[in-house]
This record gives sequence, C-alpha cells and structure tokens, in this order.
Amino acid sequence: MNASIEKMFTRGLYGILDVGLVGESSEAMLENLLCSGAPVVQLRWKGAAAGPMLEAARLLQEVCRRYGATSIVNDRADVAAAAGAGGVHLGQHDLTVWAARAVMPPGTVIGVSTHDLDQVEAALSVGADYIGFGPVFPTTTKEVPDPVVGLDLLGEVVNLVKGRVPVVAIGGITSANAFDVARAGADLAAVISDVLLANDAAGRARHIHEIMTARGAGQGSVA
Ligand code: 3NM
Repeated sequence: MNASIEKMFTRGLYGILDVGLVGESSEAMLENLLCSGAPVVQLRWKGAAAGPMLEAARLLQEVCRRYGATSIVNDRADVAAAAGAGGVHLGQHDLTVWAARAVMPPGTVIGVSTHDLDQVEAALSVGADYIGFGPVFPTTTKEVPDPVVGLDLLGEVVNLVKGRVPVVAIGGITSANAFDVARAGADLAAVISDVLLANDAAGRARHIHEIMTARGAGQGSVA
C-alpha cells in the first residue's frame, strides 16, 4: 500500500458529515466525529449548490487539519480541489478517477464507491487510492441503495484487494455490527445514521472507532 495513504487511512471510523441530515448542527457534529479519533471525515451534502458546499468543505478541511485527520469531499472534485481538501470520493456515476486526478493536486486521495467485485476490479485498475464497498447491511440513508452485499462478499473484496488499498465498508453499519465488519477485514467503517442520529453522537462515534481499532478485530487475528 502507498505509504502516505496507509498513514492517512489507519483503521477506524470513517466519519461522514451528512449536512442534509444534521443541518445547522454540522459544525458541532464535525467536532463530535473528529473527537472520536476518526482518521478520515467526508463531507456529504446531496443536492447542495457549489458555493455553500465549498464553504462547508473549507471548514471541514480547516477542522480536520487541526485534528490531523484527512478531509474528503463527496462527489465534487472541483469543490475538493478549491477547498484544499485531502481528497474526493467518487460514486459510480461521478467523474472518472482519471478526470478527478486532472483536477486534484498531487498527493490528494481519490476514493471510489463500489458495489460488486467487477466494480472493485475496475476501481483498482484505474488507480483508486481506496475503495468504498457496500451496502454491507440494509440502509435507509441512501435514496436508491444498491443491493446489500453482506459480510461474506466484504471478506471476498478484502481478499481480492490484498492490502493494496484501504477498504472502507459502508451501509447500515452500527455499533452492534461494527465488530463483524472489522472481523471481515475492512480497514474503516463509514457510518452515517447510527452516529449522526444517536443521542450521544460523540460517544457513538468513539465507540465505533474503538471497535474498529480494537486488537483482535482485524481479519485473521480472531479465532
Ligand atoms: N453509500 P448509513 S450506502 C452513502 O453502498 C452510502 O455505497 C453506500 O448510511 C454504498 O450508515 C450509504 O446510515 C449510506 O447506512 C450509508
């Protein structure tokens, strides 16, 4: 694995600040996510205009920098680049990795959402720096989710990737199933509703981060 990616994407919680979900409390929620020790936080704001999104991405970048975390902007490479973010996350219908690289400065990270083994192979072949894989469990957060992939397929993806890039599991992950996600070998767990809608979001984020980083949670280390 590329050493700088490995350093940025240490195991743990991949926080997602979904502005559509948390609205005005976004700034406080960002602190909640970062206090957990999450090494990465993504800004997700479906349907936002570029101007407000850029403002939010600049704030994300500034606060992540203070915590030593990597900031990722969902979907929009132009916004990520203009905000000086650490990277961009691309869906299957967003810019290609190649096109995003043309916009993003050297050293920034490009991640790709994948939902089956073919998409994982394709993302690896075009040089994605990490892959998102899901939905591992049913989710109500995404308007039109792809079919649930499950823990077994997640394990297959981990084997296919063979440590070349970090694997970020997503979709329906909660504090109740995060250990299984870690045991399947995912490096990070991306979580939206279970953290953002919790009464104690900071505590929930920390709990999931601790589960993902616990000794014995990683693949092969549990009997
Ligand atoms: N992407 P929650 S699932 C944004 O499968 C997103 O790529 C997915 O939200 C994918 O943690 C998902 O609330 C929603 O289930 C994740």
